[in-house]
Amino acid sequence: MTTAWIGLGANLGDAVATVRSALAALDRLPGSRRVVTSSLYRSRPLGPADQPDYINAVAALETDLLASDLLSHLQRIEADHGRIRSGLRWGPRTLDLDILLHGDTISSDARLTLPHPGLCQRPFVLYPLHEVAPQLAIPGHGVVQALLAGCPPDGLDVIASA
Ligand code: A4P
Ligand code: MG
Repeated sequence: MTTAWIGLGANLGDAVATVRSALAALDRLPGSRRVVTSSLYRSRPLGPADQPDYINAVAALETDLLASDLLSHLQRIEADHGRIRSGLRWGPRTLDLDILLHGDTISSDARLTLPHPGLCQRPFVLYPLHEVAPQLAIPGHGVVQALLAGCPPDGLDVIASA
């Protein structure tokens, strides 16, 4: 069993409902159990500013799935929620599921980079992680609690429980 951390984001349609539906879909993954979930947060868009605010959350799974198989499942869940890849980098999306960490794996593979690039600079990832796992170590970067010092919250708000 490995602990995998998933970052959830949505900013089109009913983003709160989409994130909750995605959490329910994570519960149906084979060989996996959702063990921790943060609150839901509203965050300012990183990337093009002319898009709605995002709803973000993080969740931890205990899973038997290999990281590459988990990614395939996450991409299927994104597609099930109407995700269309526009090709616009950091553009709006109905649902984005990223693998933030898969155990202590470090990988620079383009299909699967671990830890997820940007994790340590993104308030909408670090603050939810800090809520549920302040002592979590990010391989190659240090502990979440310490990383927060270099990451202003940028207007991030808790809006609801998951
Ligand atoms: N990929 C590589 N590593 C990973 C990983 N650890 N987890 C590859 C998931 N995917 C990974 O992703 C592009 C490719 O990344 C995939 O084919 C996969 O093999 P994508 O989901 O198709 O495209 P994307 O998400 O638009 O690209 P990118 O660069 O991954 O964007 P991010 O980093 O996911 O950022 N602002 C706020 N406030 N909140 C957000 O959640 N999210 C984004 C997207 C931009 N701005 C945001 C937010
Ligand atoms: Mg992504």
